[in-house]
Amino acid sequence: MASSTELQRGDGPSDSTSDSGSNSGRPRLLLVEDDDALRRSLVRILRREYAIDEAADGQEATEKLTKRTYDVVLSDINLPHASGVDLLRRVREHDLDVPVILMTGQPSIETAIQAVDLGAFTYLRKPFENGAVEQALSRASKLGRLARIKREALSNGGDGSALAGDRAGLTTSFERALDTLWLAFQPILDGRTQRTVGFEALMRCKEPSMPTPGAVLEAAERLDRIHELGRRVRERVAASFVPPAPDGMIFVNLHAAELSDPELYSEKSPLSQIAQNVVLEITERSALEDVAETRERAAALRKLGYRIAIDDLGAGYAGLTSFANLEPEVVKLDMSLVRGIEDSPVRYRIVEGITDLCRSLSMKVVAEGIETQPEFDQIQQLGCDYLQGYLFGRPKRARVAGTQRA
Ligand code: G
Ligand code: MN
Repeated sequence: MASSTELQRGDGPSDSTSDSGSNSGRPRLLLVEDDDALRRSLVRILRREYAIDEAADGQEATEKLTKRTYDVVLSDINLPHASGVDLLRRVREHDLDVPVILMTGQPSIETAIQAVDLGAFTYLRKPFENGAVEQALSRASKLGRLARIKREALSNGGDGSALAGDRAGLTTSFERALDTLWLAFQPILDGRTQRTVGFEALMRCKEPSMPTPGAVLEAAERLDRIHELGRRVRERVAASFVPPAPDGMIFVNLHAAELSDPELYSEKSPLSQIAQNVVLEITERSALEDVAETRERAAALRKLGYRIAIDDLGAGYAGLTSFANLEPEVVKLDMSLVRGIEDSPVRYRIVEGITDLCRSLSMKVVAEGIETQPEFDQIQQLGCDYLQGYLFGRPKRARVAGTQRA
């Protein structure tokens, strides 16, 4: 048999096995316990059911966790080098799904709370009652496999986001997203002169579990950290943008929840220093529920010098109510209205109608997502004020003249 299950040397835990418990046969268990006698006795009890890897301290456990996927982790709380709670935190950096069972001889409220916060599966008191470990492990490993299957199905099936089902994993991923956040800039052209008159700043990050800005926003929503994310983006925009001309524009996406962040309204905030150049985009997708409050907030932003744009107009979310409530200076047509407009009389009429309406209200129209020459030709005929899309330029990090300080 390939698996090592029991201590082979007297001086430490046995080394890894070669079969892959995750995919076939017995579930793979990482057992972390510094008490040699207890570890050995647990191995004896559990080796029939589990392919066991052992670690005698937090560091060794972390190394093993980075090398392979486990179905379940059983760990002591009081460990040399790193406590079981530290270990749990590290586990979540590598694996969002694996259930972790913590064991302790001296339970304390604090560690129990931390354990729950970090998504521990359960908490076992030593000495164990008969069958308690086996029972907890069996439930945990089954649920862990299920969570993994579910997540794999989810991430194969659609938007590419593999959001954590547990708070600890989500927090870790979100913080990595914040730490690795960067901005891409996509040019916006004047419809008549076809010169670049501004850029849209687009949030990007290097966190693999959050491959789209939508995934980062969803995590921020779930963790109630939208303000923090918004501040980070606005700070970065202010630090990197140099207008291509004195009246050059930088378009910045706002989440509806950012409208309740006091920092946004501060005259001292970094972005307020360049407010005259900034167009704040508020997506039509978001529900702006309180009309009176929305109007007041829009007025406060204008007083600071900002202009306001409705983003994704026509995507079919909030109807035209956000349009009426915000009275934006700029309207960005959703790219679904631009896509294939040359073959779609309905799209053409809709864009024509919105463009006419905006003109009569002195609002500027941006056509977003122009990818082809025929789309461009139709949009030109309709006389949209500004143009944006892959045809003119993709969002880029590289130093684009006018977007980033040297
Ligand atoms: O919701 P909002 O309009 O802010 O989203 C802009 C997104 O659209 C960006 O992520 C950007 O990369 C993408 N985008 C920009 N131009 C085009 C385009 O021409 N075609 C497509 N498919 N996407 C685009
Ligand atoms: Mn936008």
